[in-house]
Amino acid sequence: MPTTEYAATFALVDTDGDGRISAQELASLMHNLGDECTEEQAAEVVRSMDGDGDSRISLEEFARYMARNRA
Ligand SMILES: [Ca+2]
Ligand SMILES: [Ca+2]
Repeated sequence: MPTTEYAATFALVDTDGDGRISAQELASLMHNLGDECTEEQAAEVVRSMDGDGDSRISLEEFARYMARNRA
């Protein structure tokens, strides 16, 4: 699975650099994009992207999601 093409985007969202995207990081990203997004909504999105159930999005899960949703 080629994850490198998504690594730069992933790093932008993973603001604390721990290699996992949390619902909180996702919510603040949405805010920065001018989108009203509650942490609850962000948690919902994380759940939909989460493959292993740890409530965090890894680069691999992120890449898998992006690849699947690419037009
Ligand atoms: Ca993080
Ligand atoms: Ca996960």
